[in-house]
Amino acid sequence: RQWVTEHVYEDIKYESYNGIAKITINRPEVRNAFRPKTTAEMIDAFTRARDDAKIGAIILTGEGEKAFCSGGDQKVRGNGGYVGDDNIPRLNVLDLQTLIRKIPKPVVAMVAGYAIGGGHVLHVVCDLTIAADNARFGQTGPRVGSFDGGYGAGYLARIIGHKKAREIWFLCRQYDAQEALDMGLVNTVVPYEQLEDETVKWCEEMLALSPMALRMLKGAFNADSDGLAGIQQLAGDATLLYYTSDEAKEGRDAFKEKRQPDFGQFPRFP
Ligand code: 1HA
Repeated sequence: RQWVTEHVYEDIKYESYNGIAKITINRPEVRNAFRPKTTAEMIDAFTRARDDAKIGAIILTGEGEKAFCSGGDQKVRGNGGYVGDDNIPRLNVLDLQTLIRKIPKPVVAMVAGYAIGGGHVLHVVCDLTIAADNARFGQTGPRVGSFDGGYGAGYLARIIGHKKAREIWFLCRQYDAQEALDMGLVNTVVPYEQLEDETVKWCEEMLALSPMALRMLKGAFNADSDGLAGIQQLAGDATLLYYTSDEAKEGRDAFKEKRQPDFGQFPRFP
């Protein structure tokens, strides 16, 4: 499989193959912990993948077999957040989490090794997770002085239930791939050597399906847990479809032609 580099970054890799984008956190020396530059680059790459009409599915992964992501880089954690070149402390990964949910294409976490702390939350917010047999999952917040009470807690509980989610956060244990599969935290587990093949296969299956149907479904799944922001996204998709209809075009054209719109020609569906 020949991945093509789409854009060169410092902390990540952004490649594509046959309609699939692959975004790789490339800081294996720190178990793919993210610093502000890393999340900024990921936001940029995800935005490119979102806007590229050729891309139908996006893989998020980490370089090497030791880690998917170990969360925020504790060495650049200041008071009030993670500090980048701009010297402003921020919890910038939250914008990335929101973007991954907003992008109207399936995002698949491809996890080998550790998905820990804020790195665990990143796989949680992806639509699907394919795990290698060496994957290890867990939260560390209460041990290192942090917590993610947003998607990291509430959405995790929606996926695996409150008892398990509270256990994960209250005890800060690690769970292996099989335990993760048993609690519904991942979609499948494969030997490490097959991880990319399997992930690409899942992506190719989705690529063969109706993009608009997948888009509406992602929006619908999100709407259930994203409140008015989720409804806005789903309603936006309804507006998008409406804009493609003759009925909506009549409204636009009548305005431009300075005449009364003739909506009588369109059916009132029961
Ligand atoms: O909670 C949040 C947020 C909450 C709200 C809003 C935004 C948030 C954003 C982020 C986060 C967080 O991510 S908090 C949680 C931060 N992460 C952790 O607590 C995990 C820390 N790492 C580990 O527990 C372990 O390194 C590991 C289980 C992932 C791997 O263990 P292993 O294989 O034994 O490797 P280890 O020797 O520990 O690490 C290898 C190198 O990577 C070490 O560097 P070295 O001593 O060789 O110089 C280690 O320091 C470095 N490293 C690993 N993880 C991190 C890291 N350096 C900085 N930050 C890390 N997260």
